[in-house]
Amino acid sequence: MLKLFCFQRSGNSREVKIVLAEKNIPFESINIHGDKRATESPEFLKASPQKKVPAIIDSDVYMSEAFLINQYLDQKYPHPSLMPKDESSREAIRRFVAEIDKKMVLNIGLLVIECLLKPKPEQREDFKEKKRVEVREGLRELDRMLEGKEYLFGDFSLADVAVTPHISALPILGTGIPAEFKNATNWFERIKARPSFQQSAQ
Ligand SMILES: N[C@@H](CCC(=O)N[C@@H](CS)C(=O)NCC(=O)O)C(=O)O
Repeated sequence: MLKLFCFQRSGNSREVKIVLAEKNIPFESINIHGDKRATESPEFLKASPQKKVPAIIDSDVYMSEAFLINQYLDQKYPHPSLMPKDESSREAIRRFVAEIDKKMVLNIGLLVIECLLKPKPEQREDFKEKKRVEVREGLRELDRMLEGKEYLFGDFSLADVAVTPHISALPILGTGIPAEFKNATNWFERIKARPSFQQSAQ
C-alpha cells in the first residue's frame, strides 16, 4: 500500500491527501511530527532527503514535493483526472503553481512561522502586516482569475489543490479572503464542500 509521510497541520501534506481522497487511493499515513524514529528512518530519508513532508513511497517510487507527487499520482491513477488533457493547459497549470508558490504559499508559510512558532515578544508586527498585504494581493489575483469560473482552470484540478489548504490557515494568521473578493470567496466555499478537502484535514 502507498505510504504517505506527513503531519496533520502541514498544508503541503494536505495537498497530497486531497488527491489521494479524490482518487480513492488507499494509503498508510505516517505522521512524523515529533517522531524521531520515523524522521530518521532510511525509507523517509530516501523519499525526502530534505526531511520535508509530504513524501511518498509507492512500490519502488520514492518522492517528495507536493506538486511533483500529485502529478505522479494523477498519471498513475488517472480517474478522475485532475489535469487537463492538452499540453498547453497542463503547462499553464505548472506555471501557475510555480508562481503562486512564490507569491502566496511561501508568504503564508512565513506568517505561520512568525505568528505561531515564535514567542510573542519576538514577533515583528510590521513583517506580519507586510506578509498579510502580499497574501491579499495573491488573493486579488485569484479572484480575477476566477471571474465566470467554478475552479481556477475550469474543472477542479491540481491548481486548486496547490493553493486551497494554505488558504484555510489564514484565519489563524489574522487574515482571510476579503469579502469584496466574491469569486474567490464562492470558490473557497465550493472547495470546502468537497469531501476530499474535509478528509484532508484529518
Ligand atoms: N516545496 C515543498 C515544501 C515542503 C515543506 O516545507 N514542508 C513542511 C511542512 S508544510 C515541512 O516539512 N517542514 C518541516 C521542516 O522544515 O523541517 C512541497 O511543496 O512539498
